[in-house]
Amino acid sequence: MTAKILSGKDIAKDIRKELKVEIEELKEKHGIVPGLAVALVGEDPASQVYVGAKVKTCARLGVNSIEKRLPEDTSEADLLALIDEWNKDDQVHGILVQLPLPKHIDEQKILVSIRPDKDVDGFHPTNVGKMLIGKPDFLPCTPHGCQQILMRSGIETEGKEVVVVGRSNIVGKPVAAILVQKAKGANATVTICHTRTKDIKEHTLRAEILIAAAGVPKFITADMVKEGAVVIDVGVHRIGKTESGKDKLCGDVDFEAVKEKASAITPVPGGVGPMTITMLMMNTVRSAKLRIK
Ligand code: L34
Repeated sequence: MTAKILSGKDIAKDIRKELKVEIEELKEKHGIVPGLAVALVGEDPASQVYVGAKVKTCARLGVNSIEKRLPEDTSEADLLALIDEWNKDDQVHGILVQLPLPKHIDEQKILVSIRPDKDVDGFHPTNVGKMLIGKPDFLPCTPHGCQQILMRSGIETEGKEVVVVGRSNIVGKPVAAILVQKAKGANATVTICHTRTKDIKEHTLRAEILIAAAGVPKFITADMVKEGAVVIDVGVHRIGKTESGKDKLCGDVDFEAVKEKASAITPVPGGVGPMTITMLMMNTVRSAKLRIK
């Protein structure tokens, strides 16, 4: 079997079309232009690409954006002061601090300082809790993007064996929390595997839907995948340059081999990545809308 390619890029495009209509309506009926403020500390090349793409997507959709690039040696206090300023600014509906942060800054301290009603990443403990109890305001972008790819590709999750490889706070844990909910596009039986799992392959071979979020290039090999499984690849790794000098990317899945075994698979690039950015836009619009009532 050769897998159907699940283009996150195309699905993201469809969602952005829907969002654009909502954004125009917000402006015409309520005089509100959604605003997103993004902070990037340091020079991490991947973070620069992602933040650049976020700001560009804002412009394309008619969302206002503020982009603040801060030096690597920015103090925790200075970053907290910036967030405080954005917390108080009525034009700012969404605040995002790109991760990872430099080691001298306490990530949790920063994330809890963002007003939960502007936390469009869904990383504040209040929003993590709301997600867990099935009453979310903002779902975290990458996990929500994974769920949307499944839903919009007509892939049923109810009663399915979902195996998540990876337990990070930004992907593994939340994607499991979302897919286990008693809700449409969820209702799955979810297993989380991680570095201390005894025999990962024993679990992944049972997966009808496999979510690869280990953070290790090509970690999921064909022998770990059940024939006909749906494979969602969350990883993005830079593995050198193409002939034209562009970054060459790969995911957490050995795509070439696994696509011969899976029934459907997301590519890297063009899979989950573009969905992450689009879900951020969705949350920013949602935050602006919540301001109306
Ligand atoms: N606060 N930090 C915060 N929020 C997030 O949601 C993120 N993440 C992750 C890293 N840190 C964060 C992102 O934005 C990962 N991530 C992200 C965003 C976009 C893309 C990948 C990861 C993306 O657009 N990927 C393209 C390839 C672009 C490239 O690297 O050249 C793709 O097609 O996969």
